[in-house]
Amino acid sequence: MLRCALLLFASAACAAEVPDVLTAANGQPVTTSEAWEKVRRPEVLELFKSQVFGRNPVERPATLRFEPLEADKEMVDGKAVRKRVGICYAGPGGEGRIALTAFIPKAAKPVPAFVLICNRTSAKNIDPERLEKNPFFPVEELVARGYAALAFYNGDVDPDDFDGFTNGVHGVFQPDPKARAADSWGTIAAWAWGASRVMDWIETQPAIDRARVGVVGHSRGGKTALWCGASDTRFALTISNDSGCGGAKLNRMDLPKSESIARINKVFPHWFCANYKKYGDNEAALPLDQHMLIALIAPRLAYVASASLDDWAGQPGEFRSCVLASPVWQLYGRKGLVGDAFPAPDTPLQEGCIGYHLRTGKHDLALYDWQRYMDFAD
Ligand code: GTR
Repeated sequence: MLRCALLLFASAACAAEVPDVLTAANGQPVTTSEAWEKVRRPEVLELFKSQVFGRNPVERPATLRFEPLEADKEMVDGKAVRKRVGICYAGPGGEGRIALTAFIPKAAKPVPAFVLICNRTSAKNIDPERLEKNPFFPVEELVARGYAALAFYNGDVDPDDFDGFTNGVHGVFQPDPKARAADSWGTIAAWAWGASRVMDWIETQPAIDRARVGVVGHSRGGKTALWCGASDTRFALTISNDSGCGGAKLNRMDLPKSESIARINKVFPHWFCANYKKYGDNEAALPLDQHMLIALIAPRLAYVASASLDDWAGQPGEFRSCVLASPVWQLYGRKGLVGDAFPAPDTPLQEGCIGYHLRTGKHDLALYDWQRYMDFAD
């Protein structure tokens, strides 16, 4: 109670008491990294599974296999090898395939990598031929700085529409939608599952350093990246770009211009699990808030970015979650976010294990964002 009150005091704009990430369900304070890992982290992970994103019916399927879609090709002026691979799986309801594109710099040692969950059309945004060079996926810049650039289209895993969970990976592994429960996985969980299957492939690639892989997503892809990095600890860095409601934005912060839980569930009824509907216009009943999603990434690296014109994503709420997640890093003797005042545009905070910046401009994944992500990863 006292801790909640203190949090409230520290943030006048919070409409309701924010649950304390370091108080366990039994009311006991969590004061060591061991207690975080044994007690509190599993509790928080379970809350996000059961109340927000839903439970996956399967993790790595026994049927998973990788098949080349094309012969490897030298690209980026001969500086990188492009691989195109089908990540294939089958279940009781049929088969699915994610088409992954990877540009791997030629190097003497295994290279670090970024995996982009692309929520925009493939041809224009993640063109494997590089005829369209979109800053959404700046392959040439990433390769020049020594990073492998990987991307897949989220719609390959699960189409972004509400069809009653029959198409995409939902239909592959749970062909009978009537068998779904209030905590069955939604579409964001499905996309995050897809990013984890990309990591399964990375683990077969000696040219990529699997211990230095970041997962990146924008907007709905940013919510996905956070859930992926929170639930799959193989990712060393998790990057949320303009993720907003259901992503980095603290629900209990009073930001009238930003998206609410009621609205997101109404417009995108397939993104979250059915239990999440309980919290529309009822944020105070949530046993969690989004700072706890970021906290699940500790002690690994996290980065949250906002854009100055993107009020819909609730920029101060995205920042506030980083502040409130930081005590978990301190349990490991590390710093979370360094800086607790909302920064001016284009002044990145990158000293601790949580990075944050507010880019000047609109809702987008821009070259400026990528450059800051690379600085942080460097
Ligand atoms: C909006 C939605 C946001 C965000 C965005 C996007 O319509 O309200 O939550 O995800 O779409 O993905 O671009």
